Amino acid sequence: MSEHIERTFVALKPDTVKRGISGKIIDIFEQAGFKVVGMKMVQADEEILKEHYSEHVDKDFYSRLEEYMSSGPIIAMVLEGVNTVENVRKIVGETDPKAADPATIRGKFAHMSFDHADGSGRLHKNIIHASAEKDEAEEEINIWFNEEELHSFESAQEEFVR
Ligand code: FUP
Repeated sequence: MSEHIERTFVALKPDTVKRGISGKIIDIFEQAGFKVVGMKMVQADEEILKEHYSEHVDKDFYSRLEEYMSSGPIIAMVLEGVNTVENVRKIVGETDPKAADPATIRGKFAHMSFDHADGSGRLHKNIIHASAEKDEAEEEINIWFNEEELHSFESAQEEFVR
């Protein structure tokens, strides 16, 4: 396999599942030619969130982040393709939806801002998570998925998109 073919971890957050827009977002990744090699619906608990957001656990906003991320089920996914970590982050957009380009997922499906969330004690609902770095992607895939839940298969698109 080429060194450029890699996997990343993506989570559709509880607001996305509750709004019923998960399909639209999965469609964006499939249209871009990424292969879904793992997918499941999970109710995140305190323990898994602390592992996933270990760099944020001591921050002031963590309790609200935990409340948000456990406010309903998430859809956890592993996507595979060419330079997937970087490409998927580009499609996802800036962390703060207000700052996100309108052509990105966060810009298209949300308009929340850190200032508004912090100023009103609201949850910073930003639709989706995607791993930021290759190492982080490997760690996050291991946190959320077992080996048996990840699949190797040839997709119909592969010949044309890779
Ligand atoms: P991202 O890599 O885009 O998910 O962003 P970060 O790792 O910086 O932040 C993780 C999550 O914490 C984001 F989805 C938003 C939330 N967050 C806050 O709610 N307040 C902050 O000040 C920073 C991040």
